[in-house]
Amino acid sequence: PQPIYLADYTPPNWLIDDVHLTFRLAPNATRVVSRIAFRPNPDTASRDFFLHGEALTLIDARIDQKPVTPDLVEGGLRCSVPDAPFIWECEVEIDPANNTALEGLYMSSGMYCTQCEAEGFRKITYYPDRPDVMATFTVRIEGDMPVMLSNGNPVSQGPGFAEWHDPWPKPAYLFALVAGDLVNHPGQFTTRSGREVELNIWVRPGDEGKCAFAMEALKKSMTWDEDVYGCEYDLDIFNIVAVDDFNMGAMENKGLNIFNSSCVLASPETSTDANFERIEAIIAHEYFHNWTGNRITCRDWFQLCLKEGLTVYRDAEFTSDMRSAPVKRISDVIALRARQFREDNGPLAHPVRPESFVEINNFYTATIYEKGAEVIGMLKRLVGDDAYAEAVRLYFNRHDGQACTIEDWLSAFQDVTGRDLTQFKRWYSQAGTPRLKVTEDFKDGTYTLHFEQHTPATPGQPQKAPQVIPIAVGLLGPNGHEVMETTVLEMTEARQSFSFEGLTARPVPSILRDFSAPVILERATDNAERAFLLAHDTDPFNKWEAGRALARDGLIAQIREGAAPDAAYLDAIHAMARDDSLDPAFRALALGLPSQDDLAQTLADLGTTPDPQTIWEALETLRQARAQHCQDLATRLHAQFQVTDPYRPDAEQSGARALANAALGMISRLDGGAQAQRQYDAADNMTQQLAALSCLLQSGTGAEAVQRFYDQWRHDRLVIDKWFTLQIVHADPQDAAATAARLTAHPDFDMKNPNRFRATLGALAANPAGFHHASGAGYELLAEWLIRLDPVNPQTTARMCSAFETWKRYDAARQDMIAGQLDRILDTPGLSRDTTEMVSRIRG
Ligand code: BAL
Ligand code: ZN
Repeated sequence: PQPIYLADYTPPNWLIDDVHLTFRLAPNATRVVSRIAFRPNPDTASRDFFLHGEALTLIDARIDQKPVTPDLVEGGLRCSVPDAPFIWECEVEIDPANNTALEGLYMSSGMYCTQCEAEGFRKITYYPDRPDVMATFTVRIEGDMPVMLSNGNPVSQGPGFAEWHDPWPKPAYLFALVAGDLVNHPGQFTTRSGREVELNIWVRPGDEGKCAFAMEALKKSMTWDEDVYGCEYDLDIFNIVAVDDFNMGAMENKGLNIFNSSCVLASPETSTDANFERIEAIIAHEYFHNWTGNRITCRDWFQLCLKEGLTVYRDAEFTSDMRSAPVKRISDVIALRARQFREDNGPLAHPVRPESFVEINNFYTATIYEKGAEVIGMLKRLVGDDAYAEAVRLYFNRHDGQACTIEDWLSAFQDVTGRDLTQFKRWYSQAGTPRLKVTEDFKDGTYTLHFEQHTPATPGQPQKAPQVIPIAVGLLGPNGHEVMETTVLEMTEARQSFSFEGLTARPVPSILRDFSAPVILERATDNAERAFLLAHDTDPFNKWEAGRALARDGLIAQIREGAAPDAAYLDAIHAMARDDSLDPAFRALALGLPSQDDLAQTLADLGTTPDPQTIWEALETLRQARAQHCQDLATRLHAQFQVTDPYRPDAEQSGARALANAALGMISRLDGGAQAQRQYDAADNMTQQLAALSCLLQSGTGAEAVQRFYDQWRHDRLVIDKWFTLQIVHADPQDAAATAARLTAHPDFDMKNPNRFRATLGALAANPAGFHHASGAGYELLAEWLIRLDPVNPQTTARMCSAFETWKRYDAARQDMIAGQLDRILDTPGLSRDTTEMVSRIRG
């Protein structure tokens, strides 16, 4: 397959004002009748008429009511057309029941639903399926389903039909249709200008008791977007539908959001605190797309970060406001490093705005989403809160109803601030994580920080130019008091120094506060300074970072030099965990350790080939030593932070449970799982139950609880996903592949359900020592299942190939085994375009 290039963009030859669609639903033979008013684009000369179409059976086509016979060509059709506005009418037949790719119109547990982003609408009818063609839609659905929904406002409905009209012009990727036997959890919202909005969460019968939390999250999101961004909802109804079979988390279709049921259904008994927080964030994310994505959309798919980076940034702001800002920031940076830094450092590295792709579905990545959000955060930090608000307002006013580019976004900021953002734009075009090296000197009361930036080569980009890096810095005096509050330094050169005068003693610097830029900081320091910052830094992120760095360096010494667990770390972390002035959620985060994958990358950066087994053992040794060192404290914390009030998934209770369960992890290493067993037996919510089960599995005493858990929850598919995952992620390295293989033979394993597939094979990849076990069994099992899944669901297959993306950091034997599996996948006859692109890029 040929790549598509950003540089080749040309505007559409034909524009659309209005679309009428009629669906006659039938599982294997749905008829879709379209009536589309086309007019020539005055800005283009060509009148070539091409409509995208895939897996469609053309029944009939007419232009201005006269039958035509289009040329069916690869990926769509061509037809000769008048050089003037005309009406295109067409009827096609599609087969939703056999659409296992879950793209276009498909069936999930007896209901019809759609997923059209990025290019799924072309599997529904012939259409210019590109985001810069925007039209109003009127949709008639005919069928025998009790509930039949589409975008916009309801027009009419009766026995066997429903009609919807969406007055807001939109690209086809935001089209949605749902039909099924559904029940709703209703709600209501009055916008600030007085519009009454009917809210509904539609679910399968039996799930209606798990919608209240998402409904409240939706109302909070609607209020927040009015208060913070001035964005008001613009239809009379907002529908959310939960679907079990879904490739992504959720989708922001105009007025009809479709959610993976795992991202909307919640109850204390079946969902963890983390599930609740994620649901709140995803509800907000999809709702916020109504302005950043729907009212103002992307000109082409290279601009995906225009809507995704901005909307992730907005949902992070929302979560920070609803919960704890420092805890949200630290959690986001942990995830950024785990997923995006890993991507940026390997064969899949690409810019936030890519310049080419083969399959756009492969670019819904951590780089587009999470690094895209970091870029927005840097921009805001550089221009300030007021200018940011003014520029976003200008962007909304200027571009409402348009399909836009990153240039449009940045122009709004340039026009408001007068800043030249040419160099800042490199954040969109250069892949790779900048390394920021810091040295310092102190003389005559002046302290100077010398910075040097360097971004390593990435595929297709051997040379990088300096980027604009906002570096938030504070200075602490020797007594731990802050002598300089947070100041944002703006680095633009490859090398740059910043001086601070009038100091009476050499300060301790706190650099990159709040993680002010997505870079890797390199600075020679020592344990004493880290312990000092962990104790005294007023910036919560850098306080956490100091503890993390202490842990990491100690672990690296254990791995490389066979050192014992670092006493400085143990003392510092004990002091931190004991400090009741600190937020319990922060303490729980600070008790986390660097992941196996983080350590593998750190070792590779230091020139040591990582051995996954040794890394796993070092972490086990440190955890054991820490449990002993903190024995009394762990017992105290576990008791002190038991929640006795009725369950609430808010920040306060979640933080208490997180700290108590971190303590339980330590206790279980010393008591053989006795306390965890008591917690398991008494648990009345999933957070407590799952934490206890994890501890039992880690202490090797979980067999009975695993069986009881299954017996208790076998009727609940989302809980059973957790059951699959937990057994695999906690399996000993030598057992992980066999455990995953055994579970793929379980009657509840269903490869067609993406959640279940990820819960099983994704869990194997999330157990690095198991996945990378020297036997190669993990590689072989994953490759085998990716080959099986590819013809069923290419999108999910391709995304899961990224388990192999770090392969070049390992030893020759592992590299040989992985290369063999990658070649085996690539040699599979009929391999999808999605998977071919991913594996080819990884193979290099
Ligand atoms: N647009 C795809 C799903 C999401 O990012 O909201
Ligand atoms: Zn999104």
